[in-house]
Amino acid sequence: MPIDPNKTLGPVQLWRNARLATLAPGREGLGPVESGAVAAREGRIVYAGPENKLPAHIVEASAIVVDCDGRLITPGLIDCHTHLVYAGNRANEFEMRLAGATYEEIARAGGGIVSSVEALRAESEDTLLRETLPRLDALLAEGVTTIEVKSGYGLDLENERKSLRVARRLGSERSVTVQTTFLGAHTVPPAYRDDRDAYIDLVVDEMLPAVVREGLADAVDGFAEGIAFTPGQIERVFEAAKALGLPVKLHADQLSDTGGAALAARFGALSADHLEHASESGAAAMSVAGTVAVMLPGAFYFIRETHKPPVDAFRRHGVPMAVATDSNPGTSPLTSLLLAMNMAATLFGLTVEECVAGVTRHAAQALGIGHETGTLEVGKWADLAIWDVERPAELVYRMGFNPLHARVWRDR
Ligand code: DI6
Ligand code: FE
Repeated sequence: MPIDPNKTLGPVQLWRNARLATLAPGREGLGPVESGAVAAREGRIVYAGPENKLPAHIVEASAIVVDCDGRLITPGLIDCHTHLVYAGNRANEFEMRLAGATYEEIARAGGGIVSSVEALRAESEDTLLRETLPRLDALLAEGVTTIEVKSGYGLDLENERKSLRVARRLGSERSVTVQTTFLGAHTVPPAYRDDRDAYIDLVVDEMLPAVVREGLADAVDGFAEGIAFTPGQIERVFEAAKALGLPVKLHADQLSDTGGAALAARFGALSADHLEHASESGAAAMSVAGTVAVMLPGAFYFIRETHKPPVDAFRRHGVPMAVATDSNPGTSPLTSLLLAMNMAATLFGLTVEECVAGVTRHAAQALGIGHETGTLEVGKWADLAIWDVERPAELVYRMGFNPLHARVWRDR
């Protein structure tokens, strides 16, 4: 419930003497405020705006006042596409690719996602959690306050459940909001290699209803690709998700144009992700459906993709763009959202404003939680990132340097 800004019964925490990038919609650029302040109460923002307009009753109710010394405050960052929960790594496949093999060749030879499936199945839930936490910590150290985590390395009910439970546990181990996504249709497990439809039956009839019943999934994702599932198979998963009341997302047109963008749009997907090979008509359909285009330049870079996503088409059609790490062992072993922003700018030509909106307002929209986070506005979670930078461009420009001064999650 949003807090009534006029009610100041509880203690207020106040950050003063700051520059704000509010990302509030309808404002120019990043919604800047030169001499700004943010106030929060019970984990929600009760004021974000010019310091000289701070209501007296908020100042009076302030129990903690932080002088930001002119630093920049942005909304806490949101990594809206990760496969953070996995076992082991695939450095061996990286070496094979350096020697000339392609990602698809390795996948078709039984490596790729399937090798991560074997590793994850062999691990206990506690070990998996222990292995995942350092990756989460790397993201949090750069100001991330919300993260999406997908399953998809279990590929049977027990192990998909295990992955999603670990994802949920990340949110109790650390001060971070975790949104979970069931990605049972990530690839075909070896036992179903010759009958992909039978695996989709299992996803639709057993796995999905069980994870929904147990409250383990906030959304449903799939991988539409030659090495994974056909659009028709993904449609079955999406229909089942919709029937259970869950929003959908799609790994779309990453390695080839399978009409994934349009498919996602047809189901009113929250987002279509990757999109390197998406078509103009796919972009147009996404615009009508309000589907966010999630750019994953880490995967583009790491598998040396050369076909860029149609950024100009997204701009022309007014499709909001988000930027995420796609953190995963096979195509994007990346745990820096700042570096993902840099790559989105250098590799895909996004502007600084597009990059910053891509890890805040638009990332929240890609998770269906735009009403809770992603901007500095009254009523939203008090998730802040406070930066030691002169200008927002520095968040995008540097490579391998972390200018975070402080991170606030729901005013803690
Ligand atoms: N696309 C990707 O880039 C990741 N999953 C997907 O559907 C790759 C996952 C992996 O190779 O482990
Ligand atoms: Fe992915």
